[in-house]
Amino acid sequence: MNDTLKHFQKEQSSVPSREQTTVTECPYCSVQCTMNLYEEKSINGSLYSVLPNHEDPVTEGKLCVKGLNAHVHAVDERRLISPMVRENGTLFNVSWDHALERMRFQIQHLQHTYGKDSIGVYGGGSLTNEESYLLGKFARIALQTKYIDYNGRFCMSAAAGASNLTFGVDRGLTNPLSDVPLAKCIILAGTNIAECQPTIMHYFRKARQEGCKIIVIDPRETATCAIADIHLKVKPGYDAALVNGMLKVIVEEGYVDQAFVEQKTNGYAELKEHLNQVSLSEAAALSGVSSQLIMEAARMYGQAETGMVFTARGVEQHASGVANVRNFLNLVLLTGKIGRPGCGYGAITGQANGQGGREHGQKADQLPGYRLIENPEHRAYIAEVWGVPEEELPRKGLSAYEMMEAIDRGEIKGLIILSSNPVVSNPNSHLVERALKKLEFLVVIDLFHTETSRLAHMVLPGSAYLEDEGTMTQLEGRVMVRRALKPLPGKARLDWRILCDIAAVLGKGRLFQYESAEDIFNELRLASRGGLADYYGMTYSDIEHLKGMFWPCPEEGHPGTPRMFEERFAHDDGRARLIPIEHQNPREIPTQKYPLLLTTGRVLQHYLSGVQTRNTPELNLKYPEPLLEIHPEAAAENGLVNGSYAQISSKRGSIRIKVKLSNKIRKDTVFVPFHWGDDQSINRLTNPALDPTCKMPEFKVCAVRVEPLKP
Ligand SMILES: Nc1nc2c(c(=O)[nH]1)N[C@H]1C(S)=C(S)[C@@H](COP(=O)(O)OP(=O)(O)OC[C@H]3O[C@@H](n4cnc5c(=O)[nH]c(N)nc54)[C@H](O)[C@@H]3O)O[C@H]1N2
Ligand SMILES: Nc1nc2c(c(=O)[nH]1)N[C@H]1C(S)=C(S)[C@@H](COP(=O)(O)OP(=O)(O)OC[C@H]3O[C@@H](n4cnc5c(=O)[nH]c(N)nc54)[C@H](O)[C@@H]3O)O[C@H]1N2
Ligand code: SF4
Ligand SMILES: [Mo]
Repeated sequence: MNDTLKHFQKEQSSVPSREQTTVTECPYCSVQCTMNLYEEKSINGSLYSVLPNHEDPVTEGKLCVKGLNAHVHAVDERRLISPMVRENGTLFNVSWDHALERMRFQIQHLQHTYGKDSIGVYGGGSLTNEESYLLGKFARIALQTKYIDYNGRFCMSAAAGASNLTFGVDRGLTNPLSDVPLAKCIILAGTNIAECQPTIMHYFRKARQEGCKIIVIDPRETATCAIADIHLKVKPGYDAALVNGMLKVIVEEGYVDQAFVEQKTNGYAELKEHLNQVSLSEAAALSGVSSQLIMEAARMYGQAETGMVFTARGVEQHASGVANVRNFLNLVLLTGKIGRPGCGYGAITGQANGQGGREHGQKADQLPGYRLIENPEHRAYIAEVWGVPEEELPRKGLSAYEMMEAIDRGEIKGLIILSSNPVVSNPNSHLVERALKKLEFLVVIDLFHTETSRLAHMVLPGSAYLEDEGTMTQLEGRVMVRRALKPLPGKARLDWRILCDIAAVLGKGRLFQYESAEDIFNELRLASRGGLADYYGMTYSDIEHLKGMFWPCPEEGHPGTPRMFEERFAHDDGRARLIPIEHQNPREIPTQKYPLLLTTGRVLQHYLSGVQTRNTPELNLKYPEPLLEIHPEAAAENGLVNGSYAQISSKRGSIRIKVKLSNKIRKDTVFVPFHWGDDQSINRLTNPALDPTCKMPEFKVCAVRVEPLKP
């Protein structure tokens, strides 16, 4: 290239044309911040940047560091751009026709040999509502298998189980976020909003300015504690004991809203009887929080005129997760703090579509609109919408981790994974890796190669958020339309299109005829009609016009339901259920060999199994490897110094990890984030004990040992 031309190119790229595209939504957490994507075109290619959207209905035009860099992975050159099939151990690029023909052959071969249920489907909470819905339909009527579940099992299931039992329906937040500043006392239990949903922090700051008191319950002093009036540094796994102490104070000191309890709840007598047996000093001893602080917190919440309780995975990811959440709901109900402005409960949902992903049928026991696959009326209704005989719909299958165990036992022979990386995100991941290796046919549909796709027989290039149109339901229960901004890279296909293509080669194409995501949405509306999560009244144009609509929305023209339970709860009698909760110890408690408690979770810069954020240099450089957070005294007792490497082990496995001293964590507890794979994956250690009702694993507590790394 001659010098003049080089100079010209430089000039061109330094004077970019900056065209604003339309608005998109962040692909990461449940806030679903909207943003403007800009493309700077030059002859050297395109450069992208984003700016917050000041018209956003929720965030006051803010984005966190993940959102600001979200586009980076989506336009990365390492994206999967061709279908691939493994031959003699190596993945080769093939055409879609070839891949789909292989798919047909393998599925038919397995189902012919071992039966329909020999294939499983595993979905994710990043999928749009349309795709989550379609995945459930695909499993039930294209594959006719009972085995389908998804990663939300690890995320929302305990809160969902508790809300269903207590209120009769489950929507993450019962109130819009605009209610938060109206609350006079807020409890944040096992939720680290400052790092996990940073752009909603302004609601809580505003509440504080208005005189609200904030109680944070977490074994660590997290960034969220910056807004706390009281921090209850609970021992991991002991929330229910702590809340029993608070409930006792509330009853004994007379903060019960008698009229509300009488008119709107059942079960008070039993709860009161149970609380008579609870001793405050025992609650303190179990939870590691002083009686004094428990009393102060109970008074603060009990005396407040209005108040809200929020929980997230810290309380929920336990083998007693449903019970833990139900005890927090006891607090809400006893004090009558729900169903009016500034009063409600919220399970802060996690993934981009953590809410919608759990409503429309990718759960083992579920049909669209929160219908149940074992309910004869629900089956008949959905069979009619889908145009198949009711008897052909399979029955309920197994939860996510139980599917892995069934694979390990040889009961499932093929698995199609759409938008999840289970080798990193399942508990006890040694078992998961071993199980997936036993499969005769593993298909992974993803954006990148992952720890899971390494084991796959077929890898298909799916669609990222910039390419894929559809609706997402964010943490408030607000449904939003996300428009596609970019064409797909290479031979990548839309996720929903891939499902339709597979259905077509299996001879079920006529049941999967859609031209657009909106077509699928219109079918979903009908399928959800009359269900608890009723989307029937929403249309793309209304949703866009109104900047999102809250379900339930049963008829066209209906405004949606921002605040739930203003009149009645969703049980047939309209009443909510109080219930006595006996404290249960975590399934593993410290022993001489494993004397510390391990809890796991997130850091600001990374997202879940880390595939997207580890592939984003701007984020990865800021937090390049997992760190073991440990109290200086515990570190000294175990011979560890800051910055050194330690070995951390549980009964199930061990990894090598860098030490970070922190006096913000309890002395009996260590914390490790789970965003990394292979020998940096803390899920090699975590306990797969499952909650009996919702099958949530005990990610948040197991017994471990730490020691200096042997050279
Ligand atoms: N930066 C970032 N943001 C995210 C995600 C991400 O990966 N990275 N993921 C998204 C998803 S899918 C989800 S589900 C949410 C999760 O959001 P959160 O649930 O807020 O996140 P975690 O870090 O898993 O856990 C929250 C807190 O629980 C505490 N904790 C641990 N054990 C206990 C316990 O026994 N009791 C109590 N009370 N607290 C305990 C931990 O110390 C931690 O601070 O975040 C979403 N947002
Ligand atoms: N120890 C421990 N383990 C945990 C947790 C914990 O707190 N502690 N939390 C649990 C929770 S709450 C969750 S939600 C799970 C999540 O765990 P995973 O399901 O493994 O989560 P992701 O990392 O989101 O996996 C998404 C995969 O799909 C790809 N992907 C993203 N978007 C799309 C898309 O639109 N289309 C397609 N085709 N692919 C896409 C990404 O590249 C990535 O490989 O982890 C759970 N595991
Ligand atoms: S808060 Fe959540 S949705 Fe908003 S920019 Fe950050 S990761 Fe994305
Ligand atoms: Mo999650």
